[in-house]
Amino acid sequence: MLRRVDLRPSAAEQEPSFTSGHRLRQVLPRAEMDVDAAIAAVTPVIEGVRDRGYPAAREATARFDGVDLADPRVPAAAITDALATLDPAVRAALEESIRRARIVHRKQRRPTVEVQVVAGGTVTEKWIPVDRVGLYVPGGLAVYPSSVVMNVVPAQEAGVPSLVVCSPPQKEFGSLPHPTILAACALLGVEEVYAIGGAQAIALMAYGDSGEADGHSAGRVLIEPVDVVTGPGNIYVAAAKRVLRGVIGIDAEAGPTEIAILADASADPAHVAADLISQAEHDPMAASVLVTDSAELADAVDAEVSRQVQITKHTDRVRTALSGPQSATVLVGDLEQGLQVVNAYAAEHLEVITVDARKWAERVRSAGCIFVGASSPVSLGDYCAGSNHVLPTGCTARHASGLSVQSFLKGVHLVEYDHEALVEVSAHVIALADAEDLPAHGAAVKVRLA
Ligand code: HSO
Ligand code: ZN
Repeated sequence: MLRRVDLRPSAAEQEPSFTSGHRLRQVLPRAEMDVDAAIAAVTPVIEGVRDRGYPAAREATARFDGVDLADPRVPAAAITDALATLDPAVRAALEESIRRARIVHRKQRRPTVEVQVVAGGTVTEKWIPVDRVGLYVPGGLAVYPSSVVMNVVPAQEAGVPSLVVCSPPQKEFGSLPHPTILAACALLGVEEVYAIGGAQAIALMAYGDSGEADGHSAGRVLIEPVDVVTGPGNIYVAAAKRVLRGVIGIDAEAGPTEIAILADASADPAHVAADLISQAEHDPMAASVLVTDSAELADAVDAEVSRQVQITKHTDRVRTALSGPQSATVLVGDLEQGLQVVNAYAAEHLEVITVDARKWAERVRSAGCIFVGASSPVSLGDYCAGSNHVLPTGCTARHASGLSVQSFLKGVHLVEYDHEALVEVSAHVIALADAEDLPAHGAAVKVRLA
């Protein structure tokens, strides 16, 4: 089912230049997501919400979700009821997921660092949480209360004082977001939740709605604008985030999920196959890539995939994902070459299942999250490792990080020089100001020298 890309030195395709990441990427599988194509579709919706507020969002919801809501705010009782009726095992699992995520994310808080540059002159770097964030939680095929945890916990641990969740209304749940989403909000103490999805949700969070445009909210503020929007979504949500970046801060654009596994002959083919299938289950566009120096393992994984695909629940989705051009087994001559391949591929999730797995994992330079050894599957990280599962896809792990406390903090320098320290450096400031033909800059120092 997985096609093969043979990069072993003996193979005809091999070229010396395949050691360059850029060249390697040209022969490695990858899904394409054309976000630009969706921008034309979302732009009128975004402009409508900017100019008219919620009424424009309401029209979009009626059109796309078939639901008409006069007020999208989810009542407090609906949130508490969702928790009261949540399956106790799911509640316990969510609580443990939250507990572990908090342990890890709390440690990510950054200390204030004061640097004495010269006597009487300091630069202090401090980290300030943004005032208000909006978290988008998709509905539809994917109902992921775990993603509520992964977005809310870092924002809370960063100290963000105000937090709102938007998730699409579901007809079968009385036009409210899915009850497990609401229950997760309740467990996390999130009280401000709106039943709205798609591009209109992103626009509503970005622009807010004071009700002023035409008095549609009867004098009350319907929703305050946010500073940052995070969370996954479909291509229209990704397009809306791309358009609104600048009005708001955003996290990385989330494309279809990816797993790469660097494995040698010591790996258990049943584990490797199960892990490849686990992420393929998300999406027919999901990518599953095995990188191995063992042709025997590759054959055994193929056999296991064929066997397990028949008994997995979402067979069609998984088959489509595994047989798509974005998935493959890449055969390499040795693990050194395998390392080059996984670094070039820059997977959202990378598993290392080899002898000395930690040693190889330490040498990985690009991956959203690295899962080390036979007992650390991606699904552990999806739910309960304590790590974050909102991770960079589509090769953006070359430069981007997963969601963390850092995503919700702004670094600010406090510059504090006394008179003597300013006098001491003044000639240099004036010389640079003159060199840039900005004499007023120099004058602002000279005026203080008298
Ligand atoms: N693997 C997904 C996250 C997820 N898995 C949510 C299960 N639920 C993207 O990292
Ligand atoms: Zn997953």
